[in-house]
Amino acid sequence: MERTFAIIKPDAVERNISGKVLDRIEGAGFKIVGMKKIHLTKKEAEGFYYVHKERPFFNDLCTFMSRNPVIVLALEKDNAIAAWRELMGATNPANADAGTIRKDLGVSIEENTVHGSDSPESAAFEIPYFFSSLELV
Ligand code: 3AN
Repeated sequence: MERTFAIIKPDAVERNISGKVLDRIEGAGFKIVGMKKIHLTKKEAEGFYYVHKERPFFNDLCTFMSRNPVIVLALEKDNAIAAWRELMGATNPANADAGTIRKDLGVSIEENTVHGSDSPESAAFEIPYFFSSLELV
C-alpha cells in the first residue's frame, strides 16, 4: 500500500463539486485516510508550493490556492501516487485524457480542480505539511 496527497482546489469547492471528486476517488478504490477542509493563508500556500517559487505562475498560483477553502486528503492504494496522477489527468485540462477529473471538471491550467503528489519524495513532504500521524486513520 502506498499513500499520496491530494487537494480539492478552490475552484472545485467554490462550484460545490467536492462530492463529485470524492466519489471518483472512492470509486477508483482509494481509501481516504485523512481529510479536512481548510482555508490556506497565502504564506501557507507559498510554503506548500516552494518548489515552484521561481516559476512565473508562482504568485498567481498561491493567490488562487488561498482565495477560498480547499479540501486536503491523504489517499491510500496500491501505487497510489501514479494511480492518482492518472485519475487527475494532465496539468492543462485541455490536454487531459477523456474521463480524467481535470478533463471533465477543470477550468484552466491554473484552476485545474485537483492536486496530486508527483513522487514519493513529494508525498513525504506534502502529507505531513497538513496531517499529523494521529489524523491518518
Ligand atoms: P501538476 O499539478 O500537474 O503536478 P505542476 O506541479 O507543474 O503540475 O504545477 C503545479 C500547479 O501550478 C498546477 N496544478 C497548476 O495549478 C499550476 N500551473 C502549472 N503550470 C502552470 C502554468 N503554465 N500557468 C499557470 N498555472 C500553472
